[in-house]
Parts: sequence; C-alpha cells; structure tokens
Amino acid sequence: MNIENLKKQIIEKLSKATSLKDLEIIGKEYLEEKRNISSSMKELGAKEKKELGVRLNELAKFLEEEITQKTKKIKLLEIKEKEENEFLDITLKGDNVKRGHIHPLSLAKKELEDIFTFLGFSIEEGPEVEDEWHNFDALNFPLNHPAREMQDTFFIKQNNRKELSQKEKLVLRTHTSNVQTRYMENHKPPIKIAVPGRVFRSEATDARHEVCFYQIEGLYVDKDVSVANLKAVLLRFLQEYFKDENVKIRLRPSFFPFVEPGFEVDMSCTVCNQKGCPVCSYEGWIEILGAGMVHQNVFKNCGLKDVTGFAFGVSVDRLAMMKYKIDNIRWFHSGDLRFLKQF
Ligand code: FA5
Repeated sequence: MNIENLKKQIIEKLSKATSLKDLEIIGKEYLEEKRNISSSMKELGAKEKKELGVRLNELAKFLEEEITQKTKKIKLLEIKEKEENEFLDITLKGDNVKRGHIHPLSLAKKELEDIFTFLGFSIEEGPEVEDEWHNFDALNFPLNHPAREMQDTFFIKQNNRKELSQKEKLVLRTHTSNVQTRYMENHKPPIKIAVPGRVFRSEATDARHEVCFYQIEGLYVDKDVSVANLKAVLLRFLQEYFKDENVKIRLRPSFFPFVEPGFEVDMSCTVCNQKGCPVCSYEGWIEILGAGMVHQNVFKNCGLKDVTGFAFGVSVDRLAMMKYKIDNIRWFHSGDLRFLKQF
C-alpha cells in the first residue's frame, strides 16, 4: 500500500467536501482503509510493520486535524448563510402590550394606609367571615335588639345539630368594627390602629350603596382620650386625603351601640366647594363616616378598664367617589374597562 497515494486521495476528497456529512463519510472511509492496511500488514516483517504503523498513525493525526478545522469552517459558513437569509425589520409595528391599572379602591386604600401610618396608627386586619360575638355582642349590640338591623346582615347557614353560641354563629362582617373587639381582647393600651377591609350588607344597591364595600376603621385607646383628639385626627386625615387644607368637618349626634357619645361626621363638599351640587344634594355637606367615644361596655367586654378612646369607621368607596368625582358607587365593581382605565 502506498501511503503517499492514500494521503493525496484524502487531501483531494477533503478539498471537495462542502458539508459536515461529506466530512463524516471521508472519516469513515479512511478508517475502513486503515483497517484494510493493518490486516494486509500480517505478511510484512517486524521492521517494515513498525515503519508502516508509524506513518499510518501520522496520517490519521493529519486527517483528524484536517477534519476538525474543516468542520469549524463549515459551521461558520452555515451561520453566516443563515444570518444573511434572515431579515429583521425594526420598523415593523410590535404587539400592543396592555398596561394594567391599579383599581381606584386599591389606590384609595393605599393612600389612606399611608396617611394613618403617618399619623402614628399601625395597620391591622381581621376576618371577613366573623362570629356574631365580635361583630355584634362584644360591641354592645344586645341580642334581638333592633340596632342589629341597622346593618342588614348576611348570616352564614351552618348545619349544626346543637344550639350554637354567639361565638360560633357566623356572619359576613357588616363593618370593620369587629377588629376593634378582636384587637382589644389581645392588646394592652395604648392602642392606635387603622383597619382597612371589605364589609358586606344585604341591602338594595343604589348610587351610594353597595352590597360589598370597603371601610377603614380607626381606634385610639389610652388614658384621657377626648372628642377633641377625635376631631383633630379626622380633620387631618381628610385634609391629607383630599390634599386640601380648606376641608371642614362637622359632627352631628348619632347612635351606634358601641360608642357614647356617637356622631355622624359630615365633610364639606369638595366637588362644589359648598356652593351646592347634585353630589351633596345642594347641602354643601356630605356624610362620610360614623364615629364616637368607645362605650365603656365595649372595654368591659374586652377586659379593659380605666381607659378612654375614640373609634371611627369610614367608607373607602365614598372617599374615593368624592376624590375622583365618581357619581355611582356601582362603577367600582362594574369591571368596565372604560372606567378602570382612567386610574
Ligand atoms: C358603621 O359601619 C360603624 N361601624 C362606623 C363606626 C365605627 C361608628 C366606629 C362609630 C365608631 P355605618 O353603618 O354608618 O357605620 O357605616 C359607615 C359609613 O359607611 C357610612 O357613613 C357610609 O358612608 C358608609 N356606608 C354605609 N352603608 C354603605 C353601603 N351599603 N355602601 C357604601 N357605603 C356605605
């Protein structure tokens, strides 16, 4: 076998190879050849065998090196060709990415939390499915008292054989005041908390009433807390929320079983600056929240004594309506994108 001829043959084939497949075929073919040579070497003497073996190995190394180099070149060529055939038009219009919006109620809730934190209140939460004790009894609503009907309640049907206690009967909470009693049971004064959350009322909806709406509860319990403190906090938080130092409030006597004295609090209409408009029914004032000094019976039910405190509950929905001039509370849960996209 003439090794020089074999090398020439290989070089010629390699020069004609244009694909990885071609290289693979050449590699295999040569191995076959090498095997043939090795078997025909049996008839040779030891010295010749050694010489031929060395030359064959050199040829193998040469071929391997050539195949590696050629493979690299072919791969690069393939990439280049692919890139040349691809065309990227950066002027084409892209897909429209739809931007999400923060819901106006989430926006209002977040702003109110920030204001109350600034005023020194800590933000707390409580259960939406509540027992009657914390939603009513502990808050000084006597059993079967008509005051319970002031807030139309969703009662939870429970299939129990035994008679349930007030701490076992469940309702959807009608107000965030349930967290007042839950918190006071487990914490010692001074207490200064703000509690945002969803509440539920089984009532007919209209432009200002929803079945499910948000409230934020405030509770401040310490020694010598007075109505003056209550007024100061309410005025400051409303001025901060509406970013308007001209906001005024007025307190009207009202009844809630868990406060004494109790108040309905009106704020000056920010829509018309008290000139009169449909939002304030041309009165210049809008009822915005309920408040009062915590009733001593409530403290007693929660195991506290020798303290005073104020509490208030405000509808987040109505605050947001006033701020963004929304004329119907039902827009909030309408899911109407034309409405939601504005925030
Ligand atoms: C209460 O819920 C009392 N827990 C508030 C309170 C807390 C009083 C602490 C005293 C001390 P009321 O039911 O009035 O009170 O509700 C509070 C506010 O929620 C109302 O002033 C009104 O602005 C708003 N509101 C009442 N019902 C609805 C409703 N169905 N939809 C939207 N907002 C409502």
